[in-house]
Amino acid sequence: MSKKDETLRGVLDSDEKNAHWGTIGVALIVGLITLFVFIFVWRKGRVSRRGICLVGLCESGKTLIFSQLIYKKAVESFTSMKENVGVLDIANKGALKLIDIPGHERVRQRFFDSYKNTARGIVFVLDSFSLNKDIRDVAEYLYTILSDPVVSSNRPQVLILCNKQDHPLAKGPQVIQSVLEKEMNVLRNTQTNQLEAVAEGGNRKSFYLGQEGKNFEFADIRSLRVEFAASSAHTEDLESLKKWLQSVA
Ligand SMILES: Nc1nc2c(ncn2[C@@H]2O[C@H](COP(=O)(O)OP(=O)(O)O)[C@@H](O)[C@H]2O)c(=O)[nH]1
Ligand SMILES: [Mg+2]
Repeated sequence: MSKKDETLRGVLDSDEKNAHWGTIGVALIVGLITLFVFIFVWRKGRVSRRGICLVGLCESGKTLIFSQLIYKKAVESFTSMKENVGVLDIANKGALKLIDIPGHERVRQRFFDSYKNTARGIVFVLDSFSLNKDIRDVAEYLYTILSDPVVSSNRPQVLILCNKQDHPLAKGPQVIQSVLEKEMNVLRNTQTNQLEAVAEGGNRKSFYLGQEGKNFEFADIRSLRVEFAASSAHTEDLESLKKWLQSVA
């Protein structure tokens, strides 16, 4: 090989190297842009979700809670086959959109489906007095909501609100938590198929809630933070709900 050839080879090599680094550079830039776009969209999704869904069985007190938060008083003229939507101003944190989702079994899934994407938080309201009688229905509805794929991926904060504490025979939040955990455990073990049938459409995929190989506990749901609180809409005691809303907003 002559000296001239060697020089030429050297020039070609360095051209190849430059092209190589060029490709890596472009790939890096594209990768970074994709990452930034992803983070932007993800953050925007989280920041722009301002909905708080009030869910729970019929007669648990959702509409009374809704009207006390929005109108600061009880309003009787609500039909419970339609959702109620109102704006809640939270000091220093901006507005939240409160949605009272009707509890009737036939319509609740449809309403929840149309609002769950906007949910920053979910308040599951239950009647602390009639829980024993309704435990199966309450646990099924709660299970359906907590194992919803959109809920698992958006990770709204969840509050289980033990309402009607003014009733002399009402159970407290700690007792209710353990009663619910037992029932959710039974459901998880034996009723997965039935749950899927209850969900509208029938072929809805639900996630395994909690940890496999041990009894169900709310603390084991890795994607969700589930808290418990007590209230009495009847005596206008909604302090712990208001505190929770303040922290979520
Ligand atoms: N004692 C008592 N009754 C309540 C309480 N909250 C709601 N109620 C009553 O329970 C019934 C059902 O309430 P409502 O808000 O319509 O329930 P929803 O079906 O979940 O919207 C109404 O008669 C309410 O006055 C509460 O904290 N204590
Ligand atoms: Mg109602």
